[in-house]
Amino acid sequence: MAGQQRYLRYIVFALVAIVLLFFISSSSSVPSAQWPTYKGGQPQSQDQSAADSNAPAAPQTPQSEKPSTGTTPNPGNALPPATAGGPRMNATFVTLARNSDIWEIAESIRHVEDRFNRKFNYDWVFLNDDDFSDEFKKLTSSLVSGKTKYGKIPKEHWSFPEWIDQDKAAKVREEMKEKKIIYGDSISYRHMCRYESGFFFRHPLMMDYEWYWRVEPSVKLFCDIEYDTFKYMADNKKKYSFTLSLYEYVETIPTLWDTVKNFTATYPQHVVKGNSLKWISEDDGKTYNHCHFWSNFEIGNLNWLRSDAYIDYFTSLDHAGGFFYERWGDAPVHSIAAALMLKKDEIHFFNDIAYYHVPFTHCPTGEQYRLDHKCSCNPKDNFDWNGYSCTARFYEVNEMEKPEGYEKEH
Ligand SMILES: Nc1nc2c(ncn2[C@@H]2O[C@H](COP(=O)(O)OP(=O)(O)O)[C@@H](O)[C@H]2O)c(=O)[nH]1
Ligand SMILES: [Mg+2]
Repeated sequence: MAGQQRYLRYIVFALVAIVLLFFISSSSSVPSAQWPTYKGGQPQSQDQSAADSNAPAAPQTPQSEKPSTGTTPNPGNALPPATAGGPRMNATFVTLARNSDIWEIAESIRHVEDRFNRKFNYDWVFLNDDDFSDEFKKLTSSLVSGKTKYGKIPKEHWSFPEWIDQDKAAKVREEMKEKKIIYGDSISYRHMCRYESGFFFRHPLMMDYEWYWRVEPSVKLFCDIEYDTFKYMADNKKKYSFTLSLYEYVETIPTLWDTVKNFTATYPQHVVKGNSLKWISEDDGKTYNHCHFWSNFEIGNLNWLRSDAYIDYFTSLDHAGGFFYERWGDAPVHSIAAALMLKKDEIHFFNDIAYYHVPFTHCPTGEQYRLDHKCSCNPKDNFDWNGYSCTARFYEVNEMEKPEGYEKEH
């Protein structure tokens, strides 16, 4: 009998222990962190504004429910997600570079990643007229948060076309050297300008994308960019954009405008109504005022560059020979195309992208903006309101109000 009672006591004790264990585990205060879930590499954030915000997220669990971990909890230090939520655009960065540009492009990538792409993880296409070295590929792929792709430019896109008289081109280079025109004696610079004008957007690696952001070696970004600039372009029906504009050296493009006029006479259908002719000409198209968007920075639409209008334009210019008989830059070539073949409101000035390429700086006008976006540029370096910039003219032609405080930062 005594043995039976002992058994019964054991059973009751075990039952109480099980009930107690169940109670403890179900009321456990171990918090379940509410991290955004990731699917296919994209964060599936519930709250995009929180994902985009730099403010620390609110604590997920009240202090009283925190487990004792033997250390002092700091409920205010929950971090926002490392990447922004929402869908991505079909977009890529694109850089034309030589292997010797490795350290200068590394610097640019860090700027772009730190200020923008670490939150968006867009791809990066590198193009070169030579094979990229393993060292170049290893370093750049370690710096870019998105996928990296490396392409070799086909020979026919980086050589003299058959209709170019090589002796005539060589003579021009000699003359330009004597006149000390920048890059005047360089063959490779001319191939580069022609490639950027007419071919980069047709490279097989670029054919996968609709949007591009061009990045050159040794550029800097000075403010945080907290939204998707590609999406901004798409949502607002923009096709081309800039941060800096200025006047081109006349000696490098003496016959460019006449060639453009031949093109518009042959293809009047490619010139759109409501364009920005006024920005590039002060006499209704008779002459060119040499204003251009500085193309070392561009965010643009690749389908526009691949359109019949742009291809007809580039082909006309290419056959005229000015890439080799003069030294036409891709900046005036792109800018004239954008000014004539896009509607005014398809061109966007990114006042909020603070940018540097030697020797000019675009530092956003307005102190509050600069503080809010952690800008590190000196507003005194801002080129926009300088007489050699064409940005004030862009504001006037587009009847846009200049940013608040611009008179003070003049
Ligand atoms: N692959 C390659 N890239 C070049 C060559 N020349 C210039 N580039 C690239 O073309 C872009 C413009 O050249 P850059 O020297 O920056 O000219 P600048 O900004 O007009 O002074 C940069 O991205 C360069 O890396 C070249 O011969 N080969
Ligand atoms: Mg450059």
